[in-house]
Amino acid sequence: MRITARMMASATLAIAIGMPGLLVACHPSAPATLTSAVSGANAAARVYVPPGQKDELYAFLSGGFSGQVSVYGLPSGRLLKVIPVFSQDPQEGWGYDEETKPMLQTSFGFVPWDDAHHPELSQTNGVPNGKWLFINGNNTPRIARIDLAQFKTEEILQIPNSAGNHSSPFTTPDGKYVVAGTRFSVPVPNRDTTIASYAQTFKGTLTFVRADEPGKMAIAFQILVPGFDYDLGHAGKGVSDGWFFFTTYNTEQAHTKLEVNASQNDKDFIAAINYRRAEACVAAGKGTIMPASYDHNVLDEHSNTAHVERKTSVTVLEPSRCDGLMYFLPTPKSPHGVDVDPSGEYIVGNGKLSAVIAVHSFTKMQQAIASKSFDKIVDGIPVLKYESVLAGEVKSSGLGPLHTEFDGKGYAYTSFFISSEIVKWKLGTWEVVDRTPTYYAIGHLMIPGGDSRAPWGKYMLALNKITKDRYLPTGPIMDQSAQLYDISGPKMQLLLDFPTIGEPHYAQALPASLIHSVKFNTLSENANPWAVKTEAEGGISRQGKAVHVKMAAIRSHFSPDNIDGITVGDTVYFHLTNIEQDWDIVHGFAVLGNTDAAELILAPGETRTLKWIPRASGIFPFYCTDFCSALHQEMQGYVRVSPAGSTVALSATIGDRPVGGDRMAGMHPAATGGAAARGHQ
Ligand code: RUQ
Ligand code: CUA
Repeated sequence: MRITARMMASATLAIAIGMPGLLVACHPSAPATLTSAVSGANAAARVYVPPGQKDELYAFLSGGFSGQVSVYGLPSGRLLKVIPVFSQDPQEGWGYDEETKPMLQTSFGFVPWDDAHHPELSQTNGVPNGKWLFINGNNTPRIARIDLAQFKTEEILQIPNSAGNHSSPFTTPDGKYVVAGTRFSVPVPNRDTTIASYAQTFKGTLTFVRADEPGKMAIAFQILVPGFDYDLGHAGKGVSDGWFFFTTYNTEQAHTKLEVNASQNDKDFIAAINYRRAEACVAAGKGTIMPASYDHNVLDEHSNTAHVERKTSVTVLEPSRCDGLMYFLPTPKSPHGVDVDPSGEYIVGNGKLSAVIAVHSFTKMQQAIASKSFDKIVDGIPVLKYESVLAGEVKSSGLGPLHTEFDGKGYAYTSFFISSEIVKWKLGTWEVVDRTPTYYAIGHLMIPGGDSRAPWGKYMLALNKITKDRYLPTGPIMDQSAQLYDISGPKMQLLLDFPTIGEPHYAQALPASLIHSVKFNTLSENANPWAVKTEAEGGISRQGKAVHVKMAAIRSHFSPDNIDGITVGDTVYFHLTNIEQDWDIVHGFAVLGNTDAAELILAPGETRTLKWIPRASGIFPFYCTDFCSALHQEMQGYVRVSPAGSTVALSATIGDRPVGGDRMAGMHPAATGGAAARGHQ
């Protein structure tokens, strides 16, 4: 059975690395009988959370090309929520309503999608603290901060001089920085040049972003590095606190057919950065201020409205101007993940084309630096001798190591994509103590706290790239698959499979008890200029072709619910406020034939704005999209749209009762000069 899984995974990689001959080993329909050795009843009992009871842990899985984060309960594997981050999300109207659209603004314009890879919990003293979750946007370089009191994306910072923000957003143990290393090197600053000039012109950047104050993420400095691909990163901790490690591949500096041309060197590098040294050099004025154009978007918690600030410069530091800033550790072969054990002594390089896992010693690295045990100097950066930094090699016979996590009890767990398995090995002796198949082609794996100073270490999640035969078939595009293992004993035991949303690259998890409160909006704190605090404050006003409707939503009606006087050619802004006082009564809002937005979803106390450009005259119903009450189906209204040039007076009513009236003149500082009328026409 195992061999079949391995063959399938190998065939997949064969496609990836261009060995079509291997494809014959793969039959498209795999046997449906692959099972692990775990007894079903026993496993079921260990993941069963009885109805009405809660899970022990929150797990945050990246949505990969969905652009979002999904929140699961563990051990049940129940999906609790999808948090919209980088992609417009119709379920919450995220990126569709006027308040949240600016969150997806970049210097390239509005970018309503990204490829979100690596969730990272904020840490205090090297341990997740349950405050925030960071995640990278890979395609259009960005870092988002999600507030875990509300499970809401509150801040997105764009990263300039970067392309493919993959080695991101890993945190320092003190939470001061999260990093952003560029996967693709590009000309810095980016400009028109020949691609063939790659080796001379293209550069990488490793960006350190201040991330310890909400709403104030800011680039502290960027380190300008040789034109390689920078893949993943992790901070040092304990003994190696103050250092950061990034993997590189394509040290060949190829710019075409990388699958071959970037797989030539026997060893690539792990870049070791002394970021305290970088701070000192920047403070000593050794950085250069470079013009750059990038956006910082913050969602204000009181107005629930996002604002974009365009930034125009960045501090760039060159290693040649800052002694002792950076060293290269030779690491076989095109390393993907770089993972630092809980003590901080061991730096694990997962060489995806390598037969061994190379583990470097931080202590030996320090000695090698002191004794100048250098192999060569690349672009002014010393390359340390492999033997002088190596702690040991794990000879697991697995194929395609990608990522390693730790259980805090002296063991490491490495995922192997090609051989589709997890190998458990002992730190210090490097011996393999257990291995288990995964279904199929595992990428990342995650132990709660498994990249921190103090892993919780009871469960492990495999995040698999290929679903194959694990679930009822749903055509060639299937959701990816996660698998939960019990790692509390000497042997890993498979407990549960569950499908994921998008491709989960990395994940993070922590005990539910560490996420303290869920913060709620209150109407009294709502500072949105279009908010209404009572039904009577609703109304309508015109500013040229723009019509603003202020509307309250409360069980089970809208106030106003009849709108007259809109004409074709107008742009209508529905400013909805949910004026419920109960914390969990949500209303929605949608209007027939809206080509400009999705629905709105409104938490209590919140104001959101839907833009609508009616294209034809007629009667257009609107309704509440969230089943909020027994009379939810009655929560509806009408907009009358008249032909362009019509003289139907503007009015907003509920029943025969005008809403707003005299108050409309003072609706909003910007909304002056609007003609407001009462009553039906
Ligand atoms: S990375 S599979 Cu997923 Cu962004 Cu290692
Ligand atoms: Cu409000 Cu349904």
